[in-house]
Amino acid sequence: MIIPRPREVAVLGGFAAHTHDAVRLSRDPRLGPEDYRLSVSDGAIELASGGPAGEFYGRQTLSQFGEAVPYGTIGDGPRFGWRGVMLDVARHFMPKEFVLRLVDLIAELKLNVLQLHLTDDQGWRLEIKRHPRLTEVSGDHYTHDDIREIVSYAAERFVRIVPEIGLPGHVQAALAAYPHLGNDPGRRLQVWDSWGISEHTLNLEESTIAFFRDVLDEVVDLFPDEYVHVGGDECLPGEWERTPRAQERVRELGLPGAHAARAWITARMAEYLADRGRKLVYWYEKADGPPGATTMTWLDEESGPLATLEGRDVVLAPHLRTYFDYPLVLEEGPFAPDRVLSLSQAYHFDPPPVPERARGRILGVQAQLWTEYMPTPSDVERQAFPRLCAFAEVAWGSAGDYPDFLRRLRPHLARLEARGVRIGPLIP
Ligand code: TNX
Repeated sequence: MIIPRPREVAVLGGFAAHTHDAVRLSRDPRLGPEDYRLSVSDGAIELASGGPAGEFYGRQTLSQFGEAVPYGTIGDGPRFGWRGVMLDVARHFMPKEFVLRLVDLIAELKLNVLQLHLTDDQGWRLEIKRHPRLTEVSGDHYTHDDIREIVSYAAERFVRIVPEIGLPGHVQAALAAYPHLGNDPGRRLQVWDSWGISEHTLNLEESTIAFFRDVLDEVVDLFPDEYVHVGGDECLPGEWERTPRAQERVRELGLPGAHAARAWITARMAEYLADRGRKLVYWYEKADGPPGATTMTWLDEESGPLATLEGRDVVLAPHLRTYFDYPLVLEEGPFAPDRVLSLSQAYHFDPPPVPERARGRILGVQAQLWTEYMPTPSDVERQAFPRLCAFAEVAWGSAGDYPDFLRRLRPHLARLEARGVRIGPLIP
């Protein structure tokens, strides 16, 4: 019945009527902060929890039962502490109201991180007061007040908001606003209007580092989370190899080659964030991020355990299991993505074992909603559901057998649909 499946369930015959007030609450210090225990018997629903988050998750379980809760007991708690969803609001802007709605939908699934991909080649979506042209050239964006509202709404539902400011690639929108950040300041770029990997990167000047420090200053003030994501993915070194001034900087900085500039910039950001008491997280491609920085492994499933051996904390996000922008079935046509991610593949994402000495370094897992091909909130919901339900079972760590999941999923989707949530096709 419940998604994600609780860890232990013992059902007895009979049902108790559920009203919000009839629940007897208590705290149990032996439980973890996100754990809860439900005991339901004739006339009483008892909800014991290790902390406010556990109580919230117990309430989510109760509300999935609806008005009649079966007699019995449930002992429950998560496997992973980072149970994330990433929403790309840069390729297509998503209105604040939808972000709040998505917070509700993920919190019900006991997910607890929403990463907002705020900047990319195609748009810069966060107001930066010191550098207003960033959003002026990009159109729709969130103001500081919007962000404060999103952050506090999410906190009430035990969802952390992790901001992502992508660099040193995926920055064409920033270069369109401030050409002096690029390798060819004389050239006027536009905010990019197609998909793919733009060749343009940040230059290697101290003034550019200073500019992004200003940006991160405002980011850190707005987002209380411990982590700030700085992208780092799909950065082409071509401009640093071609431009005389970049070559000179590569020599001055003593970098082993232009390709190392990406790691240099990321390391400067990590230093800065550490001064502000924050941690940097970046997209993992190869072993070249700042030493010890937390990373998200988006390529193959093996890179997660590999990164832990470099001494990194890791959020697993392998694209063939967690990119819900991929279609459910292979599509045809000139622009159709060439990858699929079926419901069953999402469900069978089995986080790999890590070597003993790296235990504890897997922080958790994250599902991605890149929006190149999702112009509207309805599109995002249709791509997210039902696969996010499968992902929630992986993240909570209680995935059981797939036919059992499908049996619980059907009534669950019917309830979501009755509330107006747009659901994609259910293709097992
Ligand atoms: C790869 S994953 C990207 C994104 C795209 C996505 C499309 C990653 C770190 N970069 O820029 O939106 O593929 O599926």
